[in-house]
Amino acid sequence: MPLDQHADIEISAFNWVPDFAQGFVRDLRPRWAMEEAGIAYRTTLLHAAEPRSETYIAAQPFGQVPVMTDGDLSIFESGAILLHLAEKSDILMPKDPAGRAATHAWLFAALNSIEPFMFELFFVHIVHADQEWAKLRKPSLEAFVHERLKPVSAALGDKEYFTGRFTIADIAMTTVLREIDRYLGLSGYPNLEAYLKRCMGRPAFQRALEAQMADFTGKAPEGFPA
Ligand SMILES: N[C@@H](CCC(=O)N[C@@H](CS)C(=O)NCC(=O)O)C(=O)O
Repeated sequence: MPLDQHADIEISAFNWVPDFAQGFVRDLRPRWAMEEAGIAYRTTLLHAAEPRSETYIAAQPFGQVPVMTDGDLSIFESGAILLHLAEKSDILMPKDPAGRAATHAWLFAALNSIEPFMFELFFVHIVHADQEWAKLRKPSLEAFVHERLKPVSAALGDKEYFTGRFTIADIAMTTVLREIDRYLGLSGYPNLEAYLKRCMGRPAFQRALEAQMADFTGKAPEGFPA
C-alpha cells in the first residue's frame, strides 16, 4: 500500500471538501499514479474552506491542491506532477520516443483541450447552477463538449488505452471524462463508457479513490448548507 507516513514523497490533499467534490479532488491523479507504480507517499491535509498559509502559496500560487514534494523538489499542477512521476516508472510512461511523445500529447489533450470545458460544465451545472447566465450558456456549452468528445472517441477507437497501453495520459483522461460523465453522461460514446469503466476498474484507481475518501475527516464550516 503506497500510503506511508514515512515516505519521502508528500502530496497535499484536503481533509474536507463539499460532498460534490469528494472523490474528484485532483490529488487523485498523483495518488493513482503512485498506486500504479508502487511508489510510497504521504499526505499533508488542508481544509478547503480555510485560508492557505504563505508557505503553501509559495508552493502553489493558486492555493490549490495538489502540491508534491520529492526531496528538495516542490511541484504544482497535477499534470506536471504526473510527468515527474512518469520519469520514475515505465508503468506510467514508456521509455521509447514515440511512446513518450504519444503520452505527452494525450496528457496535454486531456488537460488542455478537454478539461477547460469540463470546468465550464462544473460552473454551469454546480457552482452557478441557479444563475440565469448559466442556464443560457448550458446548451451551447454542452453542444461544444459533444464536438470535443466525438474526436476523442474516434481516436480511442477500439484500443484499450489512448496510446495503446496504460500511461499517465489515461489518468488525466479518465479523471476528466468521469466528471463530464457526471454532467452530460457518455451514453452516445460506448467506447468512452467502456474505457471509463476499464480505467476506474483498475485496482490502483480504487485504492487511490479510497485513500482520498479516507482523508475526509474534517468538518464542514459552521453554517455550511447540509
Ligand atoms: N490545474 C490544477 C487544478 C487544481 C485544482 O483545481 N484544485 C482544486 C481541487 S480539484 C482546488 O484546490 N480547489 C480549491 C481552491 O481552488 O481553492 C491542477 O491540475 O493541479
